[in-house]
Amino acid sequence: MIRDILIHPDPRLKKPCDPIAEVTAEISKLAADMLETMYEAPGIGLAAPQVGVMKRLIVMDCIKQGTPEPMALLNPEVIWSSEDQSTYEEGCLSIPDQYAEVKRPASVTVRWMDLTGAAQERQFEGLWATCVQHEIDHLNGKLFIDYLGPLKRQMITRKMEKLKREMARG
Ligand code: K1U
Ligand code: ZN
Repeated sequence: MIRDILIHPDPRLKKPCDPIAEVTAEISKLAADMLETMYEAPGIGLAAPQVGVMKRLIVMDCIKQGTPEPMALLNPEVIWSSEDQSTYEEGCLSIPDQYAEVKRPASVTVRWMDLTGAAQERQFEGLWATCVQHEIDHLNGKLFIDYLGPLKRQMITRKMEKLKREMARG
């Protein structure tokens, strides 16, 4: 089932999310819906608060061509970050058609629980590293525009307010 993606500004995109205690049928269905919603958008990642669910769940697939590699990460945590940084022009499905360069650690090690309830750990590099950090930020109520200066952030927010007014008019 495709879910609606919230558009910034929305108070739910600014709040920290709650940890997931166990994998239930509801969580498995949410993960499946989020992957379907992400592929349809299209995007390379999606976090639960973007579909209005305040739980610590993200999905990702950064394979642009070739065999898809869908991932669902519950309670993801960065446990190590490289000192070297990389800059990527990021976008966000909650801030459509707006892109800006964001500098983040080039490589991160993340620990999470998978959909079987097992603990997992992996080092991410390149676009995967950028994406996993962007998605974990969503779980903490942080957007990529929060890395920009106030003027640029305000300009993008005003554009999104206008877009939402136009969408509401139909
Ligand atoms: O979290 C999101 O809003 C999804 C976002 C993830 C992301 C993109 C770029 C850098 C970091 C994180 C997106 O997927 S925006 C769309 C996008 O990047 C894309 C869309 C189609 C093909 C390839 C990329
Ligand atoms: Zn985003």
